Amino acid sequence: MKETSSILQSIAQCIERGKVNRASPYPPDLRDRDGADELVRRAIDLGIDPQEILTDGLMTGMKVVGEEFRAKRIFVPEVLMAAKAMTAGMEHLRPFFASSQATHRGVMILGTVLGDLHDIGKRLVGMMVEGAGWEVIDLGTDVAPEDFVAAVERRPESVVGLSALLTTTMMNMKETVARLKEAHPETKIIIGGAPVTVAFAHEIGADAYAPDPPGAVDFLNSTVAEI
Ligand code: B1M
Repeated sequence: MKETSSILQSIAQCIERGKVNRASPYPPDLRDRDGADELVRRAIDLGIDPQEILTDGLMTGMKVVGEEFRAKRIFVPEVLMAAKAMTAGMEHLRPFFASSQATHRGVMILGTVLGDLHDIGKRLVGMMVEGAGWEVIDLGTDVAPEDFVAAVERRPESVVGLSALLTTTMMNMKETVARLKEAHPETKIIIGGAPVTVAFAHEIGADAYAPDPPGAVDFLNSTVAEI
């Protein structure tokens, strides 16, 4: 129990300090110490629940990074290192969120909207949606409305998921939803991301808003008939 909370705390600290792995020379005072990469692996080997590692380790650390950034006590380079550490840790969790289903329940086209480079939350959504048995086509970040439309043209059966982390770029969701609904009125669209709300989803004509990955999974599952 004590070991669990201490390793989760160390993982959170690695995210806060941007300590990716033992080989990383950054930050200089943590040189030759384990990073998020090794500690998440060790937490898994100790049998700690992957969801707990994600929530109480990785996401707890990233929450602090957000607060420090908002307070201008750290800046973009430090946040980038934190994101790198988060990514290194998340990779070890991917297999635990993977699905054992042989056939997919459906397809989700996922992307962060135009102008927005944040991808950690979107990738978590993708991981958990995949784990729930869906095929995920991740278009990446900074995705233009026409690229979402082209992706739906290639896979018209898809549900589209849009992510935005900035109050400025969430406005690009409106354009993306409008372009998608114009070209493919039947396509279901779900939106999410820290500044997004259910009221905003209604306002721009999206079909749903999800606050988190399980919310996205619930919506996706509600779009397919149960067998
Ligand atoms: Co930026 N950033 N950032 N940043 N960044 C925020 C978002 C900010 C809140 C920080 C702050 O001020 N406290 C602030 C936005 C303010 C605002 O608009 N209200 C901000 C800013 C201002 C900026 C820049 C403008 C800074 C600058 O350059 N001066 C710049 C913009 C760059 C751009 O996009 N054009 C910028 C850049 C960056 C980095 C590149 C350095 C880096 C991103 C690296 C990367 O993603 N690869 C970064 C980071 C890491 C953050 C914070 C610290 C962490 C974001 C994150 O990964 N959170 C963030 C502060 C914060 O959120 N605490 C901040 C963890 C992640 C698991 O949560 O992404 O919210 P989240 O995803 C959640 C839910 O939102 C939801 O599920 C996820 C899991 O629970 N969700 C969905 C997300 N998408 C969904 C889709 C769905 C459903 C649910 O359905 C489809």
